[in-house]
Amino acid sequence: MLAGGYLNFHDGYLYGEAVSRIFRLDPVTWEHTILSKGHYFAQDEYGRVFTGRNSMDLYMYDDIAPIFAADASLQYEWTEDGGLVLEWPVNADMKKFQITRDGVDVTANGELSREGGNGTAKFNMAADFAEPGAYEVTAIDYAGNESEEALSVIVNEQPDDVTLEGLNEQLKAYISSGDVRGPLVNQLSNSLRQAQHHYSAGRTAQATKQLEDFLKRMNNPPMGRHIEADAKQTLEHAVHELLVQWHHADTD
Ligand SMILES: [Ca+2]
Repeated sequence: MLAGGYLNFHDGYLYGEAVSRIFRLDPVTWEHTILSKGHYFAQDEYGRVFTGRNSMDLYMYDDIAPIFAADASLQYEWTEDGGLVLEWPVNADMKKFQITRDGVDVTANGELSREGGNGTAKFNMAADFAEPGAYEVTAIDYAGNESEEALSVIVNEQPDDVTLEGLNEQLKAYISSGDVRGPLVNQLSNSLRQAQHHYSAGRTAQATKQLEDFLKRMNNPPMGRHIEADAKQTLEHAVHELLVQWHHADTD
């Protein structure tokens, strides 16, 4: 039945060519799908099938949705002129991206740039369009398949609005909603209290040390189950912004 083609396993399926048809076979159920016409074929790491027809034409068959890497995350940064930049890792299966804020498509409100097939993409929104909110990025591949999982991030107010008091309010809100809990409640509250104590007395170096402890405690692996990922990301971001502000103030 196989006529000089190739066979390849991808994601538990066997792909191959038989009588000028590219097929996919589930080796457990023997369920068998014809994907495309074609002679020889090749398959890449995303499961995409490339096949030749006649001697000149190359076709791609792809019904596998793009997938973000397990450790992929959506990062953001406010620019000095009030713009907002989102950044996330991409792979070669991804062609386009849809960006939403609070569920509304804002893809047309910014400019997308990309470094490499397997690299990072950036979405740059000018100040007129840049707003805080819950952002989500969905990937679409060359065949139009859309990623099932989106990357998401809560974008907070611009960094000028980040203060120790604001950070403290944020932490309190997370504690009362249960997003921060267990031993982290006291650990993080203490770090902040001491940071405030030092900062109000003009001891920025000691206050900085307390904020660094805050980050360390929050990232201490055994504490992972006492904090929600969103809360951690938001707090981390606020602390980093504060540290950057203090550093600039110090060196001005
Ligand atoms: Ca794909």
